[in-house]
Amino acid sequence: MKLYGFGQSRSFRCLWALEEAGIDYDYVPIKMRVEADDPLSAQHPDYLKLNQQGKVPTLVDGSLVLTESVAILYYLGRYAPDAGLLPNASMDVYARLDELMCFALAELEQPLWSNGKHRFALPEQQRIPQMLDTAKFEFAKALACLDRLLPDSEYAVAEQFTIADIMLAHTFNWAIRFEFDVPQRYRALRDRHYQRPAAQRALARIEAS
Ligand SMILES: N[C@@H](CCC(=O)N[C@@H](CS)C(=O)NCC(=O)O)C(=O)O
Repeated sequence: MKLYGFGQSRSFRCLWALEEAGIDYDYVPIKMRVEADDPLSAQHPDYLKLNQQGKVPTLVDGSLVLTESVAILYYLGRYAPDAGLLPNASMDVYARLDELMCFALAELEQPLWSNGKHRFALPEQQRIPQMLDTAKFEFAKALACLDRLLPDSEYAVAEQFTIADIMLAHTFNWAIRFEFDVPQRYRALRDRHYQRPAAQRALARIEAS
């Protein structure tokens, strides 16, 4: 299996899951905003053949190419069932897990990405400075809802570490790095899960690349 990624971006979720699952993989560090003729550029024609948007992550497993971080998390969870990243649980527990994955992606990540897009990712003429305050407002609103959705326990669902914990911890780490207001409860969640040996190995991997 081969994962193309960039630092602590969304590809880090997948790198972390690979480490948790104990799967053999190669990691290819992609470069953003460099000339397209750099062989590791996200805009290199060879990379664009895999990921048409020139984004990370991309996971390649034989003829399978996946370019959505959440789909990759589910794939890795199913690929290595013994690692427990997807619980062996009832439909109700799965519904909770899916709800948290969707909530993290649609409600928590969306304002963080708006912040990134309007600060540095969009072409300058497309950036709207007022979006930065709007994003913080939306994030705070989503957090108030998460307070009710997420049980006050060590793990998000099924009393075991799953892809939902990777998703939430990575998203809160993103919020902290972007200097959003993150309550102590969610800072503690990030700290707790980032101390896991697999997360530390994934961090070491990107630092070495
Ligand atoms: N929905 C995709 C989003 C992928 C995405 O936007 N990745 C960002 C990094 S976190 C990227 O590659 N951006 C490149 C750019 O904006 O030029 C996923 O979750 O994998």
